[in-house]
Amino acid sequence: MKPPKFMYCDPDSVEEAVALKSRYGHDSLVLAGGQSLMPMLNMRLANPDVLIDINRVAALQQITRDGDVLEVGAGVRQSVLESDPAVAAAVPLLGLAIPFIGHIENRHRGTVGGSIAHADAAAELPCAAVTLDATVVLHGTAGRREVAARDFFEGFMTNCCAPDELVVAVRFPVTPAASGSAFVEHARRQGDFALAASAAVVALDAERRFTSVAVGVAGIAATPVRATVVQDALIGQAATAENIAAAAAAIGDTVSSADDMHATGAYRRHLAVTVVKRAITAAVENAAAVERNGS
Ligand SMILES: Cc1cc2nc3c(=O)[nH]c(=O)nc-3n(C[C@@H](O)[C@H](O)[C@H](O)COP(=O)(O)OP(=O)(O)OC[C@H]3O[C@@H](n4cnc5c(N)ncnc54)[C@H](O)[C@@H]3O)c2cc1C
Repeated sequence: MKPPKFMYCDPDSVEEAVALKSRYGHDSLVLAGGQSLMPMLNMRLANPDVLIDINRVAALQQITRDGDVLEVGAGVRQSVLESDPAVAAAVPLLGLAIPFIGHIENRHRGTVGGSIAHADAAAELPCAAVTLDATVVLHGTAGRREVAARDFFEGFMTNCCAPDELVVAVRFPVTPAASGSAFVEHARRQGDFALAASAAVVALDAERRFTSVAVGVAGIAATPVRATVVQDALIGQAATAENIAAAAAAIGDTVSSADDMHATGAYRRHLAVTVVKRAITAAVENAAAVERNGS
């Protein structure tokens, strides 16, 4: 199928893009990598009067280190984050999560801002952003504002962007050096959206007790979920398989997905517990490897 008719604009600055967004509001949509939007247009699930193509806005394509924060422009391609050694060193979880997004062709076009704005509940980048306590930077006619990732996602494919705003960057806190990160996902086929996925970043003391635990889960509710119940159960506890399994079991109670064409709610509950357990276990192993390597 072909998309419905729309007016096409290709601004070359954030200000120009914001002016267009302010002028056309709900009647306009931003075109970033097009990996979700083009299918939606072709299937007539989206019908904007105006398409604002941000691919010529060079200011959105920067990755900058600002003290303890890695700021990634909305227009940065997912494949750039996947392969950049500076990103892997600063925020290892990103390099671990992004290879699960579709196929390499999708990641070469798909952008960081597009994935965040699209707000799919099973998507990897929103889950990583919530786990890492990232901040989403928005720009509208009133200027720039920052929103915590966990407040940005409001519901299924719904975010808190005002009609005159666009996502301009995501700010990821740099991960402390002595931490371990992991991303685990279960999908029917490689490249499919996750039935359930989990991100974990942990730190241990000399006795291998958890000193910090951040766990996020995707695919089990309308938005990515921060597994606070699991985190709270593990802090101060020894990083044993028994403790991790007991804590992970609690995530099953927070699954709100009902049966759908991809999985039953019961199967998702089972998967949620499994991916959380595996992600924390792998993050513990990575933390131990980091310690052994002395970095
Ligand atoms: C075969 C296939 C498999 C895929 N598998 C996965 C997967 O496993 N996991 C996953 O997460 N994704 C997956 N995707 C989607 C992923 O590839 C997209 O990159 C992502 O969902 C959207 O990013 P984009 O840059 O392509 O945005 P676009 O498709 O251009 O835009 C998506 C939405 O976000 C809005 N938007 C884009 N940029 C901004 C901005 N800066 N400010 C405000 N609004 C904006 C658009 O208006 C649109 O509503 C898959 C896609 C395909 C085709």
